[in-house]
Amino acid sequence: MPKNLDFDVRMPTEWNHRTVFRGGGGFDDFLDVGYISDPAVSPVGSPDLPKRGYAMIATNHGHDMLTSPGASFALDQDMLTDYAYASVARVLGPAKAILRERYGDAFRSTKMIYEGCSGGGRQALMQAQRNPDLFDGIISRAPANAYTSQFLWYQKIQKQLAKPGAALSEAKIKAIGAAVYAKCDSLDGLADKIVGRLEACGFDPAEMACTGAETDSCLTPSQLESAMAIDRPGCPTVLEDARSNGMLDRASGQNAKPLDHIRPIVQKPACRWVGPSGASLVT
Ligand SMILES: [Ca+2]
Repeated sequence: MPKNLDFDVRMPTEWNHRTVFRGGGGFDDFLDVGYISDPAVSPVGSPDLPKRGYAMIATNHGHDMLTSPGASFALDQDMLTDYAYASVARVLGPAKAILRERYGDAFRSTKMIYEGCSGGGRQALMQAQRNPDLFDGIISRAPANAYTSQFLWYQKIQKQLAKPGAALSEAKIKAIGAAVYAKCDSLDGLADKIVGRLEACGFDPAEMACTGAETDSCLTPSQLESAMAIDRPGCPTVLEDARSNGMLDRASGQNAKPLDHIRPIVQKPACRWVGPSGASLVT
């Protein structure tokens, strides 16, 4: 295996005969299956898997944040290849050998599941595309698999939020979330904080324009522009990323937690980036 590629295997005493390969996220530069299994700090997957008897596998996907900070790993072809697609299959063989040693014949009947969110969701799609025979089930949550449009959009939002008066406070974001829930949560037949019918939602941030004095529950013209940039027709929302990157309120420094109130921001189907000439950059 490449020298920077590392992996971790957790083997509960009371094993339920199932094994979950838990995907990473972002630039995948750390190895801590405990962290990504704890819903209190990483609410992105099935909760409490080790406590429920699942064996767990995780990998740093080929590089470490201390020796390859930021995106510097991408300058190394081997590390880039591992990050892009190769690391999961590379570590799965040795990880299986360890599990086989621990559980003996019982391991032959294990169900092998891959689960990941965001960057891990991208990896999950990669497994479905490249390694479908390695897993009995693949769960891809909120896959970050359209990097070009995604990162172009981040830049657009950053530029908008940096304008004077354009930042969205935590209170305003909560108000937007509440408005979306109020309008769209029940459209799927159940008021459960899950907007199940995105296509029917039709939420327009303009509905929240301040008509008098500014309050926490309305948006000024600059803030409305920000909400529109984030919820622009055609692209998946990155509000969550904007919060976690600390971009939303430069004045107060308010940051992401909890994330629940921004999850209902709707995702719309088509995405079109237009360059200065008017030509579409990404479709
Ligand atoms: Ca609902």
